[in-house]
Amino acid sequence: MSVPVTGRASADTGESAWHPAWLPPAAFRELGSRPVLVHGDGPLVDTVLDEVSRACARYGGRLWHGPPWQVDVDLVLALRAAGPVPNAAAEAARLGATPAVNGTGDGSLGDEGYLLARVSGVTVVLADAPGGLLYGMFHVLRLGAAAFDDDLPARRHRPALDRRMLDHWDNVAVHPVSGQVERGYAGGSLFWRDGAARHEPARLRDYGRLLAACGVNAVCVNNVNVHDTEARLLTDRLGDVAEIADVLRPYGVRVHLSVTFAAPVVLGGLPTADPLDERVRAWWAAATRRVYQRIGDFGGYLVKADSEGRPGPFAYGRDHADGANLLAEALAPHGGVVHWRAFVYDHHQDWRDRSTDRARAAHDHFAPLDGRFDDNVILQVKFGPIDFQAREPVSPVLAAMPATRVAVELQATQEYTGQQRHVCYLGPWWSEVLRFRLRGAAGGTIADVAAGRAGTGGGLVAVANVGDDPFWTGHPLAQANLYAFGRLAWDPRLDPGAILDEWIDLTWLPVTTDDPEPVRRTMHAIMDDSWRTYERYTAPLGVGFMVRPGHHYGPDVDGYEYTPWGTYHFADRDGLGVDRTRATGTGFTGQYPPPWSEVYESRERCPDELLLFFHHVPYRHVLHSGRTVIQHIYDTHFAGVEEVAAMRERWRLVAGAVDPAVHDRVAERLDEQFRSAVEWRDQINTYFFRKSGVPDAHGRRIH
Ligand code: GCW
Repeated sequence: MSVPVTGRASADTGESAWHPAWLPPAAFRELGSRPVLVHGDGPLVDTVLDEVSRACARYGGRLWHGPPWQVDVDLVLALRAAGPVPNAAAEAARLGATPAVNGTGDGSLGDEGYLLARVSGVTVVLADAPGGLLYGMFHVLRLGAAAFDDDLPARRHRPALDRRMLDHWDNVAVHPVSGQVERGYAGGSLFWRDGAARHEPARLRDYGRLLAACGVNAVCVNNVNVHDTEARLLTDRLGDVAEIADVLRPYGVRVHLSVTFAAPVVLGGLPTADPLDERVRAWWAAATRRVYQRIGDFGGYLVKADSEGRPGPFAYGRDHADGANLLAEALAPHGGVVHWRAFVYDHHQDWRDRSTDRARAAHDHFAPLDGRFDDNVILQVKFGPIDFQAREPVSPVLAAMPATRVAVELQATQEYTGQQRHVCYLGPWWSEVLRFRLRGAAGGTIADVAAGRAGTGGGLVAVANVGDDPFWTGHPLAQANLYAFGRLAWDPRLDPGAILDEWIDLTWLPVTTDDPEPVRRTMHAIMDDSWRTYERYTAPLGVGFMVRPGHHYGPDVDGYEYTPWGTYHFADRDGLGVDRTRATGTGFTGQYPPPWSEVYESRERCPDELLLFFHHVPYRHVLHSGRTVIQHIYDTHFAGVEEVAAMRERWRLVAGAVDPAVHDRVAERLDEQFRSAVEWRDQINTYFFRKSGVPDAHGRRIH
C-alpha cells in the first residue's frame, strides 16, 4: 500500500511563523524525489512514514509501506524483524546485517542504533527498534545526495551516550527577576506563557523533529529553580506536562520534570521534607505513581537542592545521598531516574576570606558520597568547577565518582558566552571538554565518564538555548550550538568543525544561486573560531567572571569582586589570579588526580589558558607563549576586536545570498557584538593598565 500524504502546513509550505532551522523542506529533496520503502510498524515508524510521505508529496517520490510494493526502490528503511523486503540487495543486507558489522561490539543495534549501507544501487537503513529507523532516516538526510551516490560499506551507528538531554530553564509564571526563561536569550518559552501552558503543538512538534534530527532524546520542561507555580507541575498541573510528552513522544523525546525538594511541604502539607521521614517517602511514592499513571514513559526528576537558596536535605541534617535516594526510591518501580545536580556551593561567602574557594565546593560535598547513590540516581555535574565560563578547567568531580552514574552538564544558552547577541560557536569548547583525559594520556575521557560502563552512564545534558523566537535561538547562528550539542552527545568524537559544516549545509541553503560554497565558506569562517575570539576579548587566561552582576552581560572587572558569590580575580598593583595551589592557596589542585594535580599546581607547567584560574602571578610573569601576562591581555583584547570586525565584514559579503530576514538579524547582532567587544577590550585593558602601570609594548591606545 502506498501511504496517503498527511502533511502539516507549517513545515511543508514553509509558511510557518518560525524558521525551519536544520530541517527546511529542501533538506528532504533527495529522499523525497525517490521511490522509498518503509518496512515495519510502531509509533516511531509512523513518524518516519509521515516524514517520508510529506517529502515524497513535495518532491515527486513515492512511498511504499507493505505489499504490493515496488522492488526497485532507491531507499529501504526497515526493521530487521519485520520480515523480508522485496529488493534483493536490501534483503541480502538484512540477512547479512549482523556479520557485516565489522567486528564492532556484539553487532546489536539497540533501541536507537541502525545500520546504513548502499549496495547495488539501493540505500538501506536497518534497525531493530523504531527509534533506530528514525535516527537512520535523519542520517540519510544529512548525507543529502551522497546517500544515493557510490556504494557505502555497511556501518553500524549507535549513540555513544544513551542519555542526551536538554534542560529548559523555563518558568511557567513570569518570574519577577529571571523572567519567563531564566537566562533565556531567545524570547519566551516554547512550553509556557504568563502562568499557563501554551498548548501550541505545531511548534512543539517541530521542536521534537529538530531534536530527533540532531540526536537529543530527553527534555526537562521547567527550570531547576522551581517556584510556586512550577512546583505544581508535579500534581495538579501534571496534565500540561503530559500534553508536552504526547507531542514530543513521536520523535523519541522523553519528558523530565524539575521538582522542588520541599514538595512534600509545599504541595503535600506535611510538616517536613526530611528524606528519612516515612511520611515524606510515602508522599513521594504516591506522587510519582500518579505521574506514571499519566505519563507512562516519564523520564524522571531533576533536582537543584541546597544551592542558591533552594531547599534541600541539609535543612534536616541529611546529606545529598539521602536526598537523592529518596526520589530514586520513588522513581525506581517505574524505571525513572533522578538527575541530582552537584552545583552546591556557599553563595554567602565572605570575600575577605581567601581560604574559602567556590571551585572546591562540589568535590567537597560529593566525592565522599561516591558509592552511596542508588542505581537510578544520576549526579549531574557542571563541566567546570565554577559556572559555565568561556574557559575553566574540567571539574575534578568527574574523576571522583567511579561508583556513581554521572552526567556532564553544558550550557547551550549563552549566559556567559555572549547571550546570543555574540556569535560564539561552542562546539570546539565542548569537544575539548569531552576529549579531556582526567587521569592523563592512559585514562578515559570525560565522554567516557558520561557514557559509563556498558551504557549505564548519566550522559550529556545542556541547558537549552531555544525559545519562541522565530529563529529559535535569538541569534540565528546560535542554532549551531543546539545542533552541535545533540551531535556530540551522540558521538563525542565527532569533529566540531565538521559538525558546523553539517549544520550549515542542512540549514542555510543559498537563496539566489545553486552554489552553496560561498555561504558555507563565509559562515564557517565566521563561526569556527568564534569561541576563541570571544575568549580573547573577555576575561583573560581562565580567570573568569568579570561580568556585570545580575544579568551577566558585558564587562565589569570588579563587578563580583567584593560580593558573596565566590568569583574573584584578586587583581592588585602587582598581579592577578586565584591561588588554588596546595602549597600556598586554597588547595583546590589537590582535588585532581595526577598528572593534573601536579600540572595545575605548578606555575611553570600550568597551561597558559588556565594560569589565572590556578595561580596569582605578577603582571610580568612570562607565559609559555613567550609573552608576559599583561602583554597577553593587551594583545588578545586588541586581536579579539579585530576578529569581530572581520566577522562583520564577511557577513556583509553574503548579503543577497541568504534570506534577508536572517541577514538582517545576524547583521544587527554583529553590530552589537562589535560594540560590546570594544567595550570589553577597553575596560579590561584600561583596568589592568591602571592597576599595573605597565604600558603596551606596541604603544596602542589604552585609556
Ligand atoms: O549560573 C547560574 C545562573 C543561574 C542558574 C544557576 C544554576 C538556574 O546564573 O541562573 O540557575 O547557575 O545552574 O542553577
